[in-house]
Amino acid sequence: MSPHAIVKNSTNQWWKNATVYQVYPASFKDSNGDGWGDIPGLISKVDYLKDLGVDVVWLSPMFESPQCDMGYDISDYEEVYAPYGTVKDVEDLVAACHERGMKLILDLVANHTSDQHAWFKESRSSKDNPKRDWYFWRPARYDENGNRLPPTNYRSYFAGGTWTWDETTQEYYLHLYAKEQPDLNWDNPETRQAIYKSAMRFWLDKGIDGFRVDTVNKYSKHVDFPDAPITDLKNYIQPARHLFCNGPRIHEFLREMHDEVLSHYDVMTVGELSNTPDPQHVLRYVSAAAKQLDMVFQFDMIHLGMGHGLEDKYDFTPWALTRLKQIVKKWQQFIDGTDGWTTVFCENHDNGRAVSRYGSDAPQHRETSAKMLAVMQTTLTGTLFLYQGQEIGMINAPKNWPIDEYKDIEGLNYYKEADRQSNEGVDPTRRARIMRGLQILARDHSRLPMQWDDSEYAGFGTAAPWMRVHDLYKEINVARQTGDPNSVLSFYKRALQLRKEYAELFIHGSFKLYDGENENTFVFEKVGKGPGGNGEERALVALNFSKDVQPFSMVERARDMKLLLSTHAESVSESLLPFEGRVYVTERSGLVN
Ligand code: TEU
Repeated sequence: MSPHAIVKNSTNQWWKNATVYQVYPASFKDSNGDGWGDIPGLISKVDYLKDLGVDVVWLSPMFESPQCDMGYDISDYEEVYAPYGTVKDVEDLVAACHERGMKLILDLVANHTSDQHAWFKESRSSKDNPKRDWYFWRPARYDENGNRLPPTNYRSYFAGGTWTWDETTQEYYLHLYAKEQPDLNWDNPETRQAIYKSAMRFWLDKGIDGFRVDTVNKYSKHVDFPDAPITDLKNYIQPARHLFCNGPRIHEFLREMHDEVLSHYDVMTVGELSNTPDPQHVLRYVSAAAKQLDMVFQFDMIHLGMGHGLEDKYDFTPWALTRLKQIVKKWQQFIDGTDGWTTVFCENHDNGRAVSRYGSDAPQHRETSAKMLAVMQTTLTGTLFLYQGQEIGMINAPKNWPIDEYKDIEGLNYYKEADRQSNEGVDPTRRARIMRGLQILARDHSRLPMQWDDSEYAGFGTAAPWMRVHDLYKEINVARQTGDPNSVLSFYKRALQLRKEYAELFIHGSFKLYDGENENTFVFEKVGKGPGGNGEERALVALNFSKDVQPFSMVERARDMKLLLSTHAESVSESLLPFEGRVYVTERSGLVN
């Protein structure tokens, strides 16, 4: 244990009030002209983040990696991918954050490694290698005609099977994602200890302040590997998420990770929790008493528009605002009266931009809807996570970009599968449907280079970046918005300040939905403790999610309140302009008992 390590206790909860900002290293800032963002580039922007109101930087994987899945395939936990910099650069980044009173968290990707990790190379070398059991190796099955079949029929996340045949030892290994990402066997205690040492303590001892924990509910597998029920008649492989999420030993593993590693440091954890719709089950992960994770990302809102099931993810399905509101309500209220905690986010590196998905990226609406989404995000309860570029209202790549501009392994695999199915006549319209889905939902949209200014390559760097710069970078960029009081960036700054000022209300308050049936507006109330813990304070938040003027149903109640924040300088109180967002609060004077 590091000499600096301290014992965590329940009062160390700085992470609840924090605003976290996710940096995707490849796309943030290139300091050395190689087309890839890097850590020195990020360090040069820490002041920008401080000024925005960021408390914690979450840096997506910058570890050594062949980059099959943009660094989520790690070949050495203790090294930095050279185009991103060095271990020393990360140490400098920790110092740069700490000097400014900010913190840094890293990604913990421990469900799988890269197939180029030394552990896997050893594991695959022979059946009696001491690390053989660090991954999942299983013999083939055979059908009645003697054809070799994988051990199970599972469909992976990246449009293919979950087992790859290895010629050397004549067995299959498991991978829930790409074949270059073999799954680690958490059931083996030696593997767990190696992960704690190499992926966790190595960085914790350098002073990092926690982890975003990748695919956190997939560590425990049903190791008897039953087949998934057949629900997709077109394929041999079948959706099997229920078999690899929330497995039998998951809570035991997370408790051990907490007790043996995390509890010795003052750090935060936020787990990526997919496929867990039951709030009672989510609470088992995030209840303080359970000592597993501080909070998780729950993905119901992020999944809006995605087709049902793993094989249909990119088959876009229109959604209704009533559904979004029910989702927000459910995941705002599930911690009421408990010792659990929650998160607020609408973007990350795995999804399309929020403006393009939940607002409108049409020229006349994109700034307003970016601000309206800022109102929603900054007034909801939980730890707030922003994704790079969200603060300037970055939008999806233009719809006319061809598939060659898309780089993500998941999107490309879905496209190739759809192309095949269309060509073979299995599903003739699938290619067009998947392309449309990618235009809205692809993971690529959030990975376009950050738009800093209107110079060539948007000020990202001096050479052509690894992904094409957005066509609209001259209109949407940081330089243009800095100093403009009406910009999306200035609006975010203000909203983030108010979130802190009214922390009891916005970060900790309880949530009540008012207009559940309305398909155009989202009106909710937050109730929290008043100043000094006395009395009660209320906020009324009104959001118009439509392109039309809408009646404001709660106008009477709003009359007795103070307008705290609004997307529009001038508006009429009885109605909400297209994508207008307003926050009213009870006047503070007279509140105190
Ligand atoms: O994502 C986990 C995951 O399963 C999804 O949420 C992911 O967005 C995927 O698109 C599902 O279809 C994490 C990382 O965030 C992602 O970038 C990685 O590709 C993945 O793990 C594998 O490490």
